[in-house]
Amino acid sequence: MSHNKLNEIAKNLSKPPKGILAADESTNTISKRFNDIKVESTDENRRKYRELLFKTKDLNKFISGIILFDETIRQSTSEKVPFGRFLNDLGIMPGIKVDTGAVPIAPESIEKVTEGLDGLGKRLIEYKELGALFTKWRAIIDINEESRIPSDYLIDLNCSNLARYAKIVQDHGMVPIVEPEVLMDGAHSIEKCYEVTSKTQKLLFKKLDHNDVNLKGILLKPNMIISGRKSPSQASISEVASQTVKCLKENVPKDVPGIVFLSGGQSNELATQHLNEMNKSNEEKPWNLSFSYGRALQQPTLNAWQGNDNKISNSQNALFKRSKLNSSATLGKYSEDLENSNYE
Ligand code: 5MM
Repeated sequence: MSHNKLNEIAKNLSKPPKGILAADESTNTISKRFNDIKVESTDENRRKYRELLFKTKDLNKFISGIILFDETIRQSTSEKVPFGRFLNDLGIMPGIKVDTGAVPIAPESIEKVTEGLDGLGKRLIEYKELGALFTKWRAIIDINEESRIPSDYLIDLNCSNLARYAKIVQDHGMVPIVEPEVLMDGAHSIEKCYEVTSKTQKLLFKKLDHNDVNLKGILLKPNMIISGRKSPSQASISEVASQTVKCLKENVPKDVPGIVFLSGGQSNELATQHLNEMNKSNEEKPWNLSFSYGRALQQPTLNAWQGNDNKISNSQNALFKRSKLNSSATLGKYSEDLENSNYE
């Protein structure tokens, strides 16, 4: 695929008023989510749940692409239409998570490197046949000041793998979403989050350059610059927005067409408010700023569904609502009043 085509796909995936739905939970993760709502994690229940998401009426007005897990891209609707084809027909681009998860960097280490480069080319050929147009690889970087992490070694390893992944994906004619996630689980300050995120992004773009990755044909999926969840001092919405844009301006070249944030465990409302605040400001930004949320889009849907066929329509309304509100946030047009409108 030509460089222009990759650029067009990356732009369209991140272009307001649309964003991405991350529905690529591995079996382990979706099983935890199902466990919380007392639903058994069988192949069929996972298929039914993903079908419910994808069949949400008018989802394509707000969602440009959906990231799938290996199992899901091989599954079909109840009418036997493969999910890849079903989404393409709706005008929603199917994507696929291609990393194989994170493993400790050494037997005793608490730091984890994301793997999945082995056999990646072969898997990409198959995913393309199943309809995927873009891919995702997530590296996780944990902050714990007492344990003196993250180490430079961990950041280096994860950025090297992200860059090599991006190159292989582009060589196979697909758009790589590059996701270096600095986790918000700790008790650290917003300043610490800025420091680690900025260091990671700086190194990442150096490695992408070394690997000859075409920046016009990628999307960056970063964390926002935010206080750790356990920090006693939580930064305001305007501070999160301004620090996030500052960090991106410092590190992300203008050639990158779009930035699609992860929600990372923020509440649904805050994830929307932070994105809105960034898009509301008149400050010039060279890239599209949109979303690629997993939990902040799906949590209300899961809660409304509870595995009950009679509640499918309610749960689809919940997905419709969060998708619409985040779509408004890509335009800087979200307001809290919209939370109380009727979405049935
Ligand atoms: C949907 O969750 C994704 C898959 O996670 P696992 O590999 O752990 O099963 C995850 O990568 C997701 O795409 C991003 O982290 C964004 O999700 P959030 O919930 O942070 O918006």
